Order: sequence, then structure tokens, then C-alpha cells
Amino acid sequence: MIKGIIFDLDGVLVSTDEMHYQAWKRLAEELGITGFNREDNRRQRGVSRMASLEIVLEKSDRTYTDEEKIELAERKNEYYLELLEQMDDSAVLENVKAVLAGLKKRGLQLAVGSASKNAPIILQKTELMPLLDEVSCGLDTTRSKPDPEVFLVAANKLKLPAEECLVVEDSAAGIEAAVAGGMKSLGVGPFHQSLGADYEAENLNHVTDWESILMN
Ligand code: B16
Ligand code: MG
Repeated sequence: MIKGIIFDLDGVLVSTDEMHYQAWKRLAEELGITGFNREDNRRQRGVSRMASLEIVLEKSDRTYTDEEKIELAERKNEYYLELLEQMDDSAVLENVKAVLAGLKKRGLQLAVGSASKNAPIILQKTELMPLLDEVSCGLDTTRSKPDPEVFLVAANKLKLPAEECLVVEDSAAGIEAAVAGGMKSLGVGPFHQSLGADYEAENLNHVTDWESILMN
């Protein structure tokens, strides 16, 4: 029986894809990398900041030292934070607040499990925080998805065993992390059919059978 739900943030509760894309593209252009495109950006979904940088640098004809890479990742984050300034609750995906409130009413514990170190800012700007019980994010972890750490930290904060938690994810790395953590998974988003999740739906608003998902 599921007692807690751990939601990935970007692509599940909110849409920040475009902002990540614009910030990485700005950095790529400054570095003279012209080929960075939306397909590369798709591979950055759910992946940590440093691993996302490696995807950008695949198309570079020079190599960078570790110190340089840290500076580049920080620079991208500054660009991303500039874009986040404009964020408000219109970034929340369709009907998400009503879905969270409905799940809360059923007595479920709700948490976020996100790779993003910017999760607290995003949750505050979108006013999602009051609907959640706990947050586990890139600031709480050292290993990124598909390592289950971020979800195990969330389950721990909810004081629930892994098998009583359901993970909702839009990335393959996130579903792999849920499996590795011993949790059930619900795949959502444009690629929900190819994520290998236990359950799938186009988005949270399209989940019609919460009853049977939660009973398992
Ligand atoms: P930051 P999620 C992930 O969030 C994003 O999908 C991914 O594109 C990003 O690189 C990662 O967070 C790190 O984000 O640079 O803000 O720390 O999908 O796990 O909620
Ligand atoms: Mg995601």
C-alpha cells in the first residue's frame, strides 16, 4: 500500500525545460559551440548540472579542466537564475495544484525528489511549498539519478519505507533511480511510454486510476 508520493520537480510539477535550454544555449554560444540543440537538451532532463554540462561540451573542439567546468556550470546557473526571476505559478503544469490537494486529502504524504539545487527557489516562486510535506533536492545529495539517493532521502524525511513510496518521474534516469531504490514508479511527460515505469500517464492531470495505483 502506497503511503507517500515523491514527485520529481522539473517536467512533473513544473515546466523549466525551456529556461534550462535557453541558459545552456547562451553558455554554448559564448563558448563557440553552435550545434547545441533541443535533442541535446532532451538528454539533460533529470540529469545533474555537471552531467548536463558534459552533454554541452560533447560538441566542443577543446577540452576544459575541472576548475573551468565548475566556472562554466556556475555561469550557466547565473543565466538560469536570471530566467527564474520571471517565474511565477504559471510555470506549474496543468491542474497540478488540484491533484496535489486531492492526494493530500486522501491522507498521502507528499514530497519532492529533484536533482535541482534550485528546487527551493522554484517551489517558493510557484507557491507549491504549502502543498508538500518534504523536499529532497540536489542540495541534500551527492549522487545524481539514476542513483536512488534523492528518493531515499525523500522517503527518509517522510519516515516511510521505500516500498510504501511511489515515485513520479518524467526521465528514464529517474525511473531507474526509483527501481534501484525499491519504489514503485509512475512515468509522465512526453516520453511516458518509453520510460519503463510501473504505471504511465501523459501527465498528472491524466491519471484516472489513483485508487489502483495506491493499493498496490
Ligand atoms: P540545477 P528534476 C533536474 O530537475 C532537471 O531536469 C535537469 O535538467 C537539471 O540539470 C537538474 O535538475 C539540475 O538542476 O542546475 O537547477 O541544480 O527533473 O530532477 O526536478
Ligand atoms: Mg524531471
